[in-house]
Amino acid sequence: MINAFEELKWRGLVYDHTESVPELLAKEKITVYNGFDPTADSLHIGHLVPMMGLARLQRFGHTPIAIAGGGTGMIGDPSGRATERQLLSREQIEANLEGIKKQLALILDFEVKSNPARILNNADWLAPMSMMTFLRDVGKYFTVNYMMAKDSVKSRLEREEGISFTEFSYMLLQAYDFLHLFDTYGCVMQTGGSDQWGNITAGVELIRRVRGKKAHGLVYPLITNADGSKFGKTASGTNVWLDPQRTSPYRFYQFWLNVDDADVINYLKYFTWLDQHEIRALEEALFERPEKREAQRALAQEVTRMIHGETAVARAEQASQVLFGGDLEGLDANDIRDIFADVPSSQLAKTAFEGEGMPVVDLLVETGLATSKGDARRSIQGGGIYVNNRRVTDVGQRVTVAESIEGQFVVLRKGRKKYHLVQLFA
Ligand code: 383
Repeated sequence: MINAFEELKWRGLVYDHTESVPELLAKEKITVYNGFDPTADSLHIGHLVPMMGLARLQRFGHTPIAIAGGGTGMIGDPSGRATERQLLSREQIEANLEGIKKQLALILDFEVKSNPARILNNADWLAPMSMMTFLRDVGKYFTVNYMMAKDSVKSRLEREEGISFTEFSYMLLQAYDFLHLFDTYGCVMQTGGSDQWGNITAGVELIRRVRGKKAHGLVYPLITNADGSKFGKTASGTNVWLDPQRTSPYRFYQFWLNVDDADVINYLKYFTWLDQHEIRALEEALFERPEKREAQRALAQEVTRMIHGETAVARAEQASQVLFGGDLEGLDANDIRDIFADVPSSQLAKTAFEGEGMPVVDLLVETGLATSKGDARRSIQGGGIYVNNRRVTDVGQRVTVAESIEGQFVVLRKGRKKYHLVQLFA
């Protein structure tokens, strides 16, 4: 069996590491950590690689720690950012912490006896530390010269706006976290995206200077799309969040389903638990019958299942069929809003659908799907009109509130693909 390092390597997840990480992961069972700052109330899919990285190491017998950065979140990491961050309020950080802690727990195993995961909040040790202690016990081990040479600082010194003393100090807090976990939990390795290399090596340096011991770091590549566009954004430019309130499971599923052929195999390696054999088979499927999108479908199923569960996958798949004429049974108003977000729509008074209901013929004219009542009748007689994806068989047919989706929507379709969403307003 291959070891954790070879596994990460095969997946293309090793961007850089300190000297003896391959031997360390091959020979020992270690404790490893990755930090996540509460900059929003949800993590997004960019956080999946490091989250899953911890879980992958756990499956190889290593012990993972996820830090939710209640302390570092008060300061703001300058890494990978061109400009100063806005400070978050304490209340905001508290609220964000709640959101991200739940998500960090999604894929780690807390029950396993041998190497259970931990989630820690670094405010627990950073907040009570006095400034005197910090400057004497941490600051003294770093020269400003060393700190200024880090990419995160250097790039900001080159800019007019500069960098605040607050953000400049961030790396020392992260370095101290590593020392604290080294002392308290025997944690000897820190992971992160490649943007974290400077902060991670600062911790390695601190542990070497104050304890005379060797600690290690490993960083993942930052994910990029093959066409150079930014990874993790939907076509409309919004982040793909793990919180189903922010990104519905349907949109989440759709994001993965729409991944480019040039990216899908890499993404299967980065974002799923599928093994070499399974991914090889999907690669062949992609090569032989790309139009079937089997690799994309497997990716969408796997990642959606991991984050939102099996039921969400089934619903997302059903929803994905709707624009191809699939059944609407069981879908709610939120699903409908999502599915038809990019489809023409009109708003009609709910009262028109009460009692006897609204004649389909009138509905077709109102929405512009027919040019006249005569045109509408002919379309119905030709069998080309559907209400909620069910064929209209009678020119006198009406639509009532009871047939609408939660009293809010009626879906009209003309022919195979022409959809129109009717929103009922009170
Ligand atoms: C805080 C305290 C630590 C160690 C790390 C941290 C957080 C770290 C950071 N990470 C990013 C974040 O929180 O800012 N200083 O948004 C991102 N990470 C991970 C990964 C990534 C990084 O959470 O590259 C993407 O997700 O490292 O940008 O003691």
